[in-house]
Amino acid sequence: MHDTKQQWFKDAKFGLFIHFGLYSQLAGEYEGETTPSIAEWIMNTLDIPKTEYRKLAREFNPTDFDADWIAEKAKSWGMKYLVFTSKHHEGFAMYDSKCSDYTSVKASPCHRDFVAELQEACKKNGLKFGVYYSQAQDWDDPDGYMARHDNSHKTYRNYLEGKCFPQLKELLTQYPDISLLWFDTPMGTTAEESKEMIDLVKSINPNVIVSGRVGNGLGDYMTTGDNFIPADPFPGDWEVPATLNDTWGFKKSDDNWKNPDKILQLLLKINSRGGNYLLNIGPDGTGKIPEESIRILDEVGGYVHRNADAVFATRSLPKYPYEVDWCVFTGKPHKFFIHVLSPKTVLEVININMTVKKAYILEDGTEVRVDLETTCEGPHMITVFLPEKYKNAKNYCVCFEIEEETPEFEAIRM
Ligand code: H79
Repeated sequence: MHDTKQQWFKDAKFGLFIHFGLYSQLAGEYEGETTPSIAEWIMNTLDIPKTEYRKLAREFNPTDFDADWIAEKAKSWGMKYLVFTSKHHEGFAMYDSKCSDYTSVKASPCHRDFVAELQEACKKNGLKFGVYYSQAQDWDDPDGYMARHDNSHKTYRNYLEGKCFPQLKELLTQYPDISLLWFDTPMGTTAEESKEMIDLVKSINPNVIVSGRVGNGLGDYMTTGDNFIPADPFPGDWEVPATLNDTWGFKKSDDNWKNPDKILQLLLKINSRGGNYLLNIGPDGTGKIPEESIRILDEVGGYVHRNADAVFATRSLPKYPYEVDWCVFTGKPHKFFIHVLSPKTVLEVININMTVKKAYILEDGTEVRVDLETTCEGPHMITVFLPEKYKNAKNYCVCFEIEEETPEFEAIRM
């Protein structure tokens, strides 16, 4: 079972992922062609030659990128951590790397160190700070992996020793607040090599959490597939990385935004099953966050902010035996929460047994009357009589303070 040994990660539940790099400027389009897939993969998908792609660095000047504003927003959305792409598969360092010239400080007119800016902004806003680092794919380095290309003669070792390991060392020493290293796409990384990366990270700072995709099942926590959530409670520490549309890096043509109600439901399901939700934004080439992302996160984050006690520091609940679509349960020791996501006039839940000391609407403290009885058929049932204001409302939460550590969900027996 995965154990990060870091209480902040176990409690966090909600974080912000940021995909920002040279690809952000292309917005998913190159020489009149729109990439059919995720925008940060455009160099690979459209086979853009390295020398051409590198020219993007010379134009990179994202004057609208405002680390403080982003971190303040993340905090207002109830998020507890932020993960930023310090170097994606494209190979471009978004920080002041000394062992490469291909960096936002040296190769771009902006001369900016985005890792430093975000580290500072996270500190100001009380957020934990993590960086994404593509440890195997590097489409700029001749020895890095590249998906869809022939990697059979890869001299991966050269890349590891020449770029990956030195850059990891730099990141961890230059930016002491880094609390999480988000590795991705291990490709042919062997178990020994994954172990080497982990040892390197821990030798500099043993408290830094290593993500699941360091490869070979050796990370400190389990990272699910992108946008996939476990169907059942899952043991240990884990996280779901997810997008708000169908791309990570900014893509002009992608308007397939997810419904905020759906995102909220997924967040609560993930929390209820024991995981963290890491939601992505992809600023455009100027550093501006798409308005639609902000609208969605304002809505989801508004709920989280109003109901922080029912999200932050929740623990995995046992599997509830019935399919319910109008609500999601979350819980923590001696507290049980029903998040009501579609309108009801009265709340009824069967096969649940607990001793309620107090029950109230979480966001305003209004006490609610609760009946607990055994049904004619046998299992227990709770009934919550709603205040007028909440009859036929949606997106609110009922908090139950209970005697037991956690409620009992009774098996279906009829
Ligand atoms: O950073 C984000 C993605 O860029 C990265 N992981 C998240 C967090 C990621 N790496 N790989 N993938 C996602 C899967 C990529 C699949 C595809 Fe493709 C890329 C499908 C289409 C483009 C590779 C190239 C497979 C087919 C063509």
